[in-house]
Amino acid sequence: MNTNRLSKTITAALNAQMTKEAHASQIYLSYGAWASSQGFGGIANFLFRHANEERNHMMKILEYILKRGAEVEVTSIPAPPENPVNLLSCFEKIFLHEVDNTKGIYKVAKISHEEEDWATWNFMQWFVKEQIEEETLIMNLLDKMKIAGGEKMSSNELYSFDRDLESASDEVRPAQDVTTMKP
Ligand code: OFO
Repeated sequence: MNTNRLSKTITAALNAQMTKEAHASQIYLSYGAWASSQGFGGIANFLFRHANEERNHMMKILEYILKRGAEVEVTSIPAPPENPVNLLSCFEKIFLHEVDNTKGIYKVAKISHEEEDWATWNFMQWFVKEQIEEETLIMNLLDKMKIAGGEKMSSNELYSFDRDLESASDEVRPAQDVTTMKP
C-alpha cells in the first residue's frame, strides 16, 4: 500500500526548498565569519544565530516530508557567494538572499495550491509569515545603517551598530525543539 501523501512535484519542490534553506544557512555562516574577521563580533554573533535559524527551517521541511510519507533527498549545497566588500553591502546581499528565498517559498505554496494539497499549503504559510519577519528585520537594519551614513558610517556608528546586534534578542532554538506544531 502506498502511504505517500505528497505528489512527485511537491516532493521535488519541498526538497529543493530544503536545500535552499541549507544554502541560506551557509550564507549567514560565511558572512558571519567575514564580519568576525573584520572585528564586528556583535554582527558576527547575530549572523551565526541566524545561520542556526535557517538550519532549523531546513529541518522543519525535512521533518514535514518524512511525516507525509515521502522521500527526503539530501543533495550538495551551493557554495556561499563571495564576501561582502563592507557592512552595507553585507546586509544588502542578505536582503537579496532573503527575497530570493521568499520566491522559493512562494513557488512551493503556488504548486500546493494548484494541486489542492491543503496540508502543504497550510504548512507553507508558516514560512510565508517567517519571510515577512526576516525581510522586515533586514530592511530595518538597512534603514538604520543608511540613516547612520551608509558606507560612510563613522567608527562610532559602526561600534554602536555592532553592539546593538550583539544584544539583539536571540530566538533561535535547537532543531530538535522545532516541529510543525511548535515552530
Ligand atoms: Fe529560512 O528564513 Fe530566511 O531565508
